[in-house]
Amino acid sequence: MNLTMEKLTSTDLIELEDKHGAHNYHPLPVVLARGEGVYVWDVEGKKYFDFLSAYSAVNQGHCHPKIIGAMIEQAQKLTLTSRAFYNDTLGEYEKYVTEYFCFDKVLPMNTGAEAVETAIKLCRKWAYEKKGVDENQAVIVVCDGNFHGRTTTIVSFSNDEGARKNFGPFTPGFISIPYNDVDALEKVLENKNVVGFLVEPIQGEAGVYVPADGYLKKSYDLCKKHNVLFIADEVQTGIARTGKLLAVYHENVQPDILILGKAISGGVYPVSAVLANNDIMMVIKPGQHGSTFGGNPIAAKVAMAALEVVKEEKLAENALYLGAIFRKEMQRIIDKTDLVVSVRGKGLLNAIIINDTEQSETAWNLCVQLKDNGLLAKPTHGNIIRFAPPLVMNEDQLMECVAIIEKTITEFKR
Ligand code: IF1
Repeated sequence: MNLTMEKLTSTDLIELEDKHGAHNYHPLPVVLARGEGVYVWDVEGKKYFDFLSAYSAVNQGHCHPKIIGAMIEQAQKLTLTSRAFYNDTLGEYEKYVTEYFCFDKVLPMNTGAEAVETAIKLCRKWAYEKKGVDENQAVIVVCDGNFHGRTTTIVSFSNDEGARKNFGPFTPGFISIPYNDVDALEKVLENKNVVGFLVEPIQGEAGVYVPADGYLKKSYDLCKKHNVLFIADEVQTGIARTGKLLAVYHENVQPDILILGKAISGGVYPVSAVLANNDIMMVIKPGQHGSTFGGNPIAAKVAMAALEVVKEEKLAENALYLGAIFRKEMQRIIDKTDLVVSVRGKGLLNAIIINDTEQSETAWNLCVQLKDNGLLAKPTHGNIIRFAPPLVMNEDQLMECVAIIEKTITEFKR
């Protein structure tokens, strides 16, 4: 294969990845070459609705001109200084993002997992220096079914076999309790060494598992009562995805520590952030934490543009509005098929549950059929299909997608 001369087909490109890339993914067999708004095109020019949005990173739509413009403009001026020196964009971004989410301070990082790690370190340091927990005794409570990233510490408190198995030894200091279980939280908080509760407002990877109304508020109140930090991982649920700017806003909760990633850059650049107020954030002193790329000038400009788009284009409102229509339409389809059991979600973070086992190929095959019919989605846990289109979608486009899903389900043969 001559890489410089020939136009490679999807088959060639899949083969290339297979041969030269680590096999840590099992992608749907589609090779994308271009994206714009709610659409992506494969290398053969076939157009698709993107119903994954890079796991909710591309909430603002593919290649949003305002975000791309900000990136190009900054890339031509200054890309990276490290934090050894000041630069002329970081302060502006820090002011913008802290006012946007109503916190005193931000600590900029790059990926979601790094931001989660940062939150864990921050919480522990606060526990020893402010709460007065004995050294090395701090415990952070997490939830069964969690997904917070892939570092050795984060997989230490995962209970997903695939994410954990043979990556030990694991980091101690975490206790996992059932999700959506206020009583379990209340009980574990009797342990005086508990210093933080790390939680996803909706469990994404677990299969878009929406907790009962009031769960987040009750959990937050319990944390307050015990002087424990409520740490919200909004990497996937944040930035308008669930119909509010943050999913915790559905219950009027302001977390002690907020973790953001993915869509804070509109999926344009790896940008993540940890936000907290001074009493917490100021326990970290110079030299105690950081990152070469965290808060770099391109990241700063890209994130500001991406967050402006969310407000200017009323993406939270749109997600709330379209999400309700989408679930109603899915329910209508579910009522006339035995292939799908139920639909759940909030805003435009939704999933349908396929009437088959986790081991079955049904959801995968349905996603392949959806792809052939022009819509891209991916199964999670074998029998759940996540539906999360870019939030710049309009109602006509959504109804077109509903028609594709309906047709695919109706014509599907097991
Ligand atoms: C992959 C899942 C989604 C996240 C929450 C932190 C992170 C994630 C709540 C880490 C990342 C990603 C990672 C991505 C697939 C995707 C995913 F299926 F794995 F669980 F979205 F549902 N907190 N989620 O959802 O952020 O370090 O990746 O930037 O391929 O692993 P990251």
